Amino acid sequence: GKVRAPTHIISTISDDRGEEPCYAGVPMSSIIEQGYGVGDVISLLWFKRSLPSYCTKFIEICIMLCADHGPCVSGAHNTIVTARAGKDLVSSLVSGLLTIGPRFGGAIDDAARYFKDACDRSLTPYEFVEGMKKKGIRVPGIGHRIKSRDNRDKRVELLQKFARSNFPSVKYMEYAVQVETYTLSKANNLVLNVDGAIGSLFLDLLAGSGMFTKQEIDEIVQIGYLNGLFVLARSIGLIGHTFDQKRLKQPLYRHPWEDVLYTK
Ligand code: Q5B
Repeated sequence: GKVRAPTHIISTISDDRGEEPCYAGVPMSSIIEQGYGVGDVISLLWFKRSLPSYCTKFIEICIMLCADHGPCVSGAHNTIVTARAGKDLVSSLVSGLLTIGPRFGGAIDDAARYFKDACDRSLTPYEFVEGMKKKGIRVPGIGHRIKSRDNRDKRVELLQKFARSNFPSVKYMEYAVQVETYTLSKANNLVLNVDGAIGSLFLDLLAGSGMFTKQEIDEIVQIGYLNGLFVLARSIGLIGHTFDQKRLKQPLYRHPWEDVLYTK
């Protein structure tokens, strides 16, 4: 019989060998002719399945809401400085992307992990938050530099509104809101932030859509797919900031001495 030489790569999400590329088995012509959107393409390439339209709409809302948050946030700042140093698009983009992490934009996976664990174990918000404090871990998905109880993050409200009207269950989001109620009793800026809203709501999407087994949900949360939403979304804004600086012909950035505390 035929003997197949061992391969060095295994790939399961896409195939370009036929007449047209396929994403998770769906040919490109179907993707275009059936009016698929970016949310559908993400469903196919990340989750290897077509998801219901409320799920793909939610994914698209996450992408749109996180595409940019002005020039002052860590990622945009790095991108702007890099573009002004005369670097190319990819360098400017990745220098901004490299700031995404546990404090900035990259807390979605950990928010999902910790909210899931605490909610599944029926911890009260007090037990959860104080337990995290004892371990010296900040609650991922809670806290913001400029948002507060009196200056809520509109993005969080929009995500919650969409989910309340479209998701079969918002159990994890409601848990995150209870956590927020507790953290807000400690400090005004310990609001549920955009990372925490997406992390908790994605748990609701995974659990409520009926499209994933329990093992698959655990694997998605454990591998950490969800920061990918912020990375993908913010790339749109960072590319925009690069073009903006180039268009404005901005000179090399140098931070002012007055804004540095020189000390021994
Ligand atoms: N404290 C976000 O801190 C920030 C606490 C906490 C318990 C917490 C902080 C944090 C978790 C990570 C997270 C995503 C660093 C944020 C994003 C995208 C963005 C960004 C944009 C966009 C802000 C003051 C006191 C201290 C702390 C305590 C703070 N957070 N305790 N759990 N989570 N959050 N990141 O204001 O007793 O004085 O020592 O790490 O979810 O990134 O727009 O900017 O779209 O671009 O710098 O929205 O919350 O406050 O560090 O001075 O802390 O609060 O322990 O207590 P701040 P700090 P104490 S969304």
